[in-house]
Amino acid sequence: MPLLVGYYPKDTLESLRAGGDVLGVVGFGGGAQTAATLDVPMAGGDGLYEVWRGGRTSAGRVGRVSYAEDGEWLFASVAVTTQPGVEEAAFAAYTELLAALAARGYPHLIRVWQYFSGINDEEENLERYRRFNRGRHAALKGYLARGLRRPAATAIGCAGDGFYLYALARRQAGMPIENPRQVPAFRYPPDYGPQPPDFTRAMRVNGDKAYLFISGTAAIIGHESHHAGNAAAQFDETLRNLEAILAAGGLTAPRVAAVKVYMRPGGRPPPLPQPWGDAPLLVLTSAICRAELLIEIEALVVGGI
Ligand code: 3EB
Repeated sequence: MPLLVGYYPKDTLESLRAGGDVLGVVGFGGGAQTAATLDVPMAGGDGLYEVWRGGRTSAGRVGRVSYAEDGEWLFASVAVTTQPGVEEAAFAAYTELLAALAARGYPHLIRVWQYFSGINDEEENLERYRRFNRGRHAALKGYLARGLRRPAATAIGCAGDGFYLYALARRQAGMPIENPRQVPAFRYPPDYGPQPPDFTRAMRVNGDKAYLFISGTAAIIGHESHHAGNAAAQFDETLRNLEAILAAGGLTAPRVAAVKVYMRPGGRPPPLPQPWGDAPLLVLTSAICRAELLIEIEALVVGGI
């Protein structure tokens, strides 16, 4: 069954939903009364909604997790408070997510997005991004112990004070893909916090086509940030990382299906070169998980097996 993603204005959502194949809708304005499955309070985005579509879907809830599934893909979302802290929030969100995936029979995480406020702020002497990593890992311990694979991921700042997570999962495992230019994030040395981040640089899924979910990607070589303070150089370095991940994915005739660019306030991305430039694009304004990073880019690429 095909998996489709696109960025659409609000007035098209009703007719999209009428098609019966919508897995999830994510809004980035954060306004009340929106038609989204999940609303992330974030600047930028031009009022567009991220819409995931699959086959004929059925939807429901498990605890606080909303889901829709089509027999092959499951889209899940959950928003929790970051009180008393972001570590507890990440633990709660991931624990409830995994419970929902188990209940519905889609145990394999493929792609996870997570957004929370104050990502570079200290919380009890540890940066909130680093606390998030501890909560995520605590919740994923059993999953990893069973040999299941870390998903591709994005972890980015947002406004408000919630912890917002959405994910795609499948009945079958995906293939983790790493970037030869970068140390796997789950092997980062302790310089970046007591718990390395549990994500993989990309996940490949062989379904009706091959799908390559590329994680949030920044100007990191090895495990170190490059070009601190220079947005243009970070942009170019990020593109080199994206190229390397795309090559590692091994898709035949790859077509970039969607791109999201995250930039700190005040930044505007230059036009994306090919093969990224033709894809639908969503530009969002947000903090990145290392204080010196100014830009992060994620993508979905579809190709032949
Ligand atoms: C990096 O490469 C940049 O913690 O889930 C990118 C994508 C980043 C996902 C995560 C973090 C995450 O380390 C930060």
